[in-house]
Amino acid sequence: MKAILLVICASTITLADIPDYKFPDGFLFGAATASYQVEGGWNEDGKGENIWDRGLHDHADWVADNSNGDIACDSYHKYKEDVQLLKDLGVNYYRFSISWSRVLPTGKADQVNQAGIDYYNNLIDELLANGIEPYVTMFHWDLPQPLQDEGGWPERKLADYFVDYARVLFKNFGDRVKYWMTVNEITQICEGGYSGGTFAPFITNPGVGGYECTHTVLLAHGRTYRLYESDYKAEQNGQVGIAIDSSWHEPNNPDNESDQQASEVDMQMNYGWFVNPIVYGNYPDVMIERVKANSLAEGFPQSRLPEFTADEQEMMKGTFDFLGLNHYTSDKVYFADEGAGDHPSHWADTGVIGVIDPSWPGSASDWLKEVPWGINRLLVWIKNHYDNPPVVITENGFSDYGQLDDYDRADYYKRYLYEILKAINEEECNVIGYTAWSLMDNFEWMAGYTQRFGMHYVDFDDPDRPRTRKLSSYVYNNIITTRHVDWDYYPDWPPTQENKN
Ligand code: GBH
Repeated sequence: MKAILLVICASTITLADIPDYKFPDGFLFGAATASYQVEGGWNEDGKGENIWDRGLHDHADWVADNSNGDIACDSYHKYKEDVQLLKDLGVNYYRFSISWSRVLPTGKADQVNQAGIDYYNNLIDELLANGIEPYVTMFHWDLPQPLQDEGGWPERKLADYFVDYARVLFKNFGDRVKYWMTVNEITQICEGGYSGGTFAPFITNPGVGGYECTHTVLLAHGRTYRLYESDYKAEQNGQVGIAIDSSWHEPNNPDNESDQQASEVDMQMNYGWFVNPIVYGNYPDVMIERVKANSLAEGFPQSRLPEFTADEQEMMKGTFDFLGLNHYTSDKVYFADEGAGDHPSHWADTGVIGVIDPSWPGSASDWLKEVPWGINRLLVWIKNHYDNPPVVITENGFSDYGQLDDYDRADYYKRYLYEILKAINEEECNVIGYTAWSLMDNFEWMAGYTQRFGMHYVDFDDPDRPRTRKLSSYVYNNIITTRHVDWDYYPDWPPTQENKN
């Protein structure tokens, strides 16, 4: 069954008779980056230290190529060039993130760094002057170190600090920024940072840290949404969302009822965990039940999952104007006989094992296999569970080793975008935008510069960090300008002077 599906998928792209769907009017295209991954200027002009600065200065050898984001793409100095790349790409918006410690060096709102405000004002103005909307993530993982020294996200007072920070952003930039995302990928912030210890601040506290962190981040998100609603929305008239990441969890055997349930549980425990509170006000029932049952069995007097009060549930409910979805890949899931993972842990609470189909084409990243139909099923799942909310794909992309003729990335974009077109046209999914990760090669966290996601090549050995267009940038531009997927379109390669754009 799966083999047949794959054959159909692989062959569809050469069939002339598959529907040639168009992106609807108003559908927006963008490209994304994040502050720590591109800016550099880590200690320039009054920027404070954040947890990635600290973590990687202390543990250089934890990153694949012993690198860090001290200079990265040097976008702190080269933002005007970045805007020209975006312009040539033809995107409607640029999704970038603001470095909290560049704006508030201590993390707290009593000391605002004017040079940091100036940098983002310049970037925003340069974008608007070139007809590109700023699409801003307030927090893409780079927590000010002084707030980590107070305990970091598991401490509830972090929500207060975040709301204060958000107010500074609305005040300074809200006249021109109309699209906000509070945070990027709560899973990575919290499970990576405070449970598994795989991301800064590298704290290992499985089954507890990730839940406490998530609770604070969700409250910070909800309160920021409410702040905008009460104090800024009437005047600034923008939108506030959030970027949540999710793989698609396909039942290992689609006909097996237990595997179907495993898929549902996995989706609820890894996506509903964040989205259910934002849409409906509370964690999913299945999550509340599973974490409580495990906690009691482990000897905890109560559930390790924190509770929202009735007032908090009321506050949280409906705190989104759009749901941002970061999606890259899929897996196949089934229930683990003996449970999964050590206790306590979020994985053991979920109780599901995920495997990768060996037939799925790979990338430069072990975790990233190309499974285009996965995004279609995920979008349908979201439509069915949350009453067809407006969804913006806030990240989607493919890694290789940096070649300029990146046909695999170009094909990945074509296939995923076509599955999104099908979700819109055949399933009536309310998808309103698409963001390619990434505008350019950048600091890929623990993989350093060894895995490249860019539509532009960046030479990290050259102090000037020159950018060069890759083939995929032309293909993405073709999709944006023609508003459909042209399976036959590839630019002449290498590019000639005329078609260089
Ligand atoms: C996104 O996360 C991030 O938002 C973005 O900053 C990043 O550059 C982009 O993806 C590409 O990775 O190495 O086996 O431990 C996507 C979710 C979660 C995928 C962490 C990679 C690490 C797997 N990511 N995961 S592993």
